[in-house]
Amino acid sequence: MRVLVPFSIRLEPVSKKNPHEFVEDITEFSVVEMVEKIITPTSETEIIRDQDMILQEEGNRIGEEEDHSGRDDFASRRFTEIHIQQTAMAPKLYENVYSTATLRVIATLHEKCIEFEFVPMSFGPELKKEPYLSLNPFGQVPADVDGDLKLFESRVLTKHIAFEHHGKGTELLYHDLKKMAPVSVWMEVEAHQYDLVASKLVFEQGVKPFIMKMKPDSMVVEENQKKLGQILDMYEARLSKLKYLGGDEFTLADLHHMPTLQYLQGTSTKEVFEARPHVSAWVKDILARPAWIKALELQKQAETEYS
Ligand SMILES: N[C@@H](CCC(=O)N[C@@H](CS)C(=O)NCC(=O)O)C(=O)O
Repeated sequence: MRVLVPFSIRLEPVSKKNPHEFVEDITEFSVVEMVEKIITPTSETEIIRDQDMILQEEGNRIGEEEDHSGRDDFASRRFTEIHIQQTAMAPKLYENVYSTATLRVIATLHEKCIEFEFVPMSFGPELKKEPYLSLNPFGQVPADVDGDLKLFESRVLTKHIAFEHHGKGTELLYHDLKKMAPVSVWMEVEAHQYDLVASKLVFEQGVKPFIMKMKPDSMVVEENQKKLGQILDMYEARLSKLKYLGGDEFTLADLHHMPTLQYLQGTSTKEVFEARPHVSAWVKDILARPAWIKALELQKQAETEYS
């Protein structure tokens, strides 16, 4: 997929009195060169000039009676507007819509209103061999190719997208260090405390019965539900004072939880969340976000395609 970025510049004649001076400078080569100076194309960027739109006459025609050696059209323009479309390859996300790590990134893209090209990957051997391993040496989804950058680890991708598209869609991170500090703390809590336990429960209660057609290990479930309860006590204390984990606004600290939260709402672990009123309200609030609903639609779409 290519993203077209409309771009236009206006070239004024070097001398208004003598438009021919300007005309002499405008060769096809110098126009492109000039534009390249302004937009600095990368290896993934090219400049397309739409021939029909390139030289649009504006202003008065002058000097029509003069002989311009076959370049009358050029010479008779006081100034010229050039329309350029800068094309850049859309970033690619190698994904699997059933993967919690992938859903984390897709939710971020929707929150930021960013277009990515999705490259669906199966959980089969294609993940464990080249060319995929050069994108993610651990042979897991997601991975992202954005220009010259190749990235993996879902939480790195979400941060990269949120920083790169600062000012677009939901502001998921703060640029103010003081405001950002608690967001960073709770992003770390998610990754190093909550997710260790939540992922085990997703595996036992989601992956095992529905994908592997195996029975969950009830001892592992019980042990991890207990650990989750202890972690959520700290969430309850935090969320009784603030609407979101990072402060008064929704940020990546909340978003990173969404995929595992979603899977666990369909299991007996739901009760562990529901036993804590502020946690329960927070879960309902963030899972109802339009960006998340849109991310889940991709899953439904995939289900229809596979069935
Ligand atoms: N820490 C990684 C975890 C990635 C991960 O575990 N991906 C899983 C799906 S959620 C995967 O690709 N599993 C297939 C496999 O390991 O073969 C991240 O956040 O990106």
